[in-house]
Amino acid sequence: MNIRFFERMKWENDLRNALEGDEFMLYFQPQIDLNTQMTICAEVLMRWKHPKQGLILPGQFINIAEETGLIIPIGKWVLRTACEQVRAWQNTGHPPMKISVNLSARQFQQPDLVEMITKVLEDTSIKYDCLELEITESVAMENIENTISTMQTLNDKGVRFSIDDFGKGYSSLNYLKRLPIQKLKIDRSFIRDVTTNPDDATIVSAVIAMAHDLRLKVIVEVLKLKNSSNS
Ligand code: G
Ligand code: MN
Repeated sequence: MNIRFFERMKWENDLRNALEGDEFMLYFQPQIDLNTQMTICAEVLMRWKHPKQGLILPGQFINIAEETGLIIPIGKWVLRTACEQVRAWQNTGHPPMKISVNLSARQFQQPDLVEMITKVLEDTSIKYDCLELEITESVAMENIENTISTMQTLNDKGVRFSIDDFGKGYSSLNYLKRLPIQKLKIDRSFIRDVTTNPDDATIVSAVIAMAHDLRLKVIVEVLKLKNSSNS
């Protein structure tokens, strides 16, 4: 119990220092349209360059950031830094790049979420329709009426939404019907063995068919592309 407590305190302290010490960095994972082979968006993924432990993936620290509330300043840093990067690309002549930013439940419940996003986009001169937000089903479940109303406000301005890790949680189809979303991201656990496991293949094709009938785009994560040495 004590060891766990001190472990947590250490992580919390490290997280706090990380934000001040510029130890976080962002990776941009391209989303490619299979029809056109064009990159249509890039998911913004946090990495932590820990001074002692090396590169740490979000799975290891997002939970603690959520529980301690540090996800609020960290999430703001992510959005601002990602938008500044897009601005820098645009300034060198690249066409506007869409980015997809992960939002945690705690961030979504912040009463000033819309104002925060508006301010960052205005400061960096990035249009609303360049921004996509990824939420999980658990975010949607917290307070469905509030969630819908916040999503609608952002939707009206041009921000798009996707449901992340679809299939991993409760997957109530009710959310698909009620939430104003445009993309569905199938959880990687169904994709990993999709070429060898017929059950996974059946589930994935059924979800794709349903999503398309609901006019949603479908995204899957490929760990290694065929005929490519890139991951
Ligand atoms: O390890 P990998 O980069 O694949 O982890 C991806 C997942 O980690 C995302 O789908 C998301 O759930 C979480 N994640 C990554 N970056 C962020 C972030 O900036 N904010 C939040 N809330 N979650 C993130
Ligand atoms: Mn995601």
